Amino acid sequence: MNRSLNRGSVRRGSRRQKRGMALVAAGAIALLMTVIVVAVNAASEAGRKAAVSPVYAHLEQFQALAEEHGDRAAGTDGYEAAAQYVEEQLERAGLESTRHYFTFYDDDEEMESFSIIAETAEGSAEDVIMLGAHLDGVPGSPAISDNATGSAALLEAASALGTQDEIKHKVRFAWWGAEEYRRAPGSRAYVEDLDDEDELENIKAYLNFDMVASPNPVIGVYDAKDDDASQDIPEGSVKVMKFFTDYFDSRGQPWVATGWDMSSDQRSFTREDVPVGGLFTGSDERKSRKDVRIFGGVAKAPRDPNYHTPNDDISNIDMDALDIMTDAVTHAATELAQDRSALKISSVDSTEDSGTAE
Ligand code: DTR
Ligand code: ZN
Ligand code: ZN
Repeated sequence: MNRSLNRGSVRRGSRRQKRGMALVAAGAIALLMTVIVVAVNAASEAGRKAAVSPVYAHLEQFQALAEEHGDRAAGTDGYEAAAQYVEEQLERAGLESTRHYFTFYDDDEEMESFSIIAETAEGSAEDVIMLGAHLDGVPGSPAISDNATGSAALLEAASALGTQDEIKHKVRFAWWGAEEYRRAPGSRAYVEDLDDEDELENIKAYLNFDMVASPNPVIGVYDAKDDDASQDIPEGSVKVMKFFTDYFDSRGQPWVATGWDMSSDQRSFTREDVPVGGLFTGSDERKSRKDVRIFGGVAKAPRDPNYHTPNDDISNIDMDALDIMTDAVTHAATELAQDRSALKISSVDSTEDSGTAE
């Protein structure tokens, strides 16, 4: 009944109205064409980025999996799917991987998750360097900046080692589960489950990569000389810092020393006095004018305005920072597999900063 009433109420339009409608329609088509052209350009831009930057292709995969499953939080299908992707990539790189399962508590609820551990088949097992990034993200977010970026950079480093001819010293990689939960239970369980003292002592340094392509970035190296650190910084960490800063200096790349809030996975290692280091481009802290003079970007704006939000998607990164940091992670893995002299930790070094401390 309603339908016939409606039909009866339709009035035929005048010529002027029709011409107006035609213009509106033409405008709408033009707008649609523009949208299509922009979308096609954006798609081909994404395709171009993926082609020139394999690390970006990993981010696209993490984004697609998060879209399919909702997120990549510990204990979810999205985490499992991302983990399988990492495992496939490792297999392709010729590295065997295992899952390290652990339980943890979220308030009173017991939860289970796992980390993925992979290491080079060759190389002496008595002096292992570990590189890690957390694979999980906060619930309800694609979690690209935090921390698909670190996970993807680590995958690139692993695949570079897979094709490296000579490996003198073992390199071990970890994609940690559940870093976003209190006390980073994935890396903590790993360290606690090491069989004996030797296994812990064999780990000569741990390098952490949590947020390495923030949209308003600094090129940050964990500050091993941070007097305000909330924990003692293990001796030897200065060497790890210098290893990275020497690398950036050799490329003429400015860097700053960043404070570590000790909340990421490095903390599980500093507790056991393992020397640590890492790279960081920033979370929700505001970028200083000084940092803008060094790195560009927007002063007083957060280094990552979408930190821990649903908007932390594939558009929430800086491509240059991603490339710079991926090169640095890859350099660490490939160089330290050959030559550990840079990390000899017997003497406490008073390194001269070539960059600036924050
Ligand atoms: N807690 C990390 C992000 C983070 C913030 N500051 C630092 C310093 C060093 C490493 C990581 C971080 C997270 O949300 O995962
Ligand atoms: Zn993180
Ligand atoms: Zn986080």
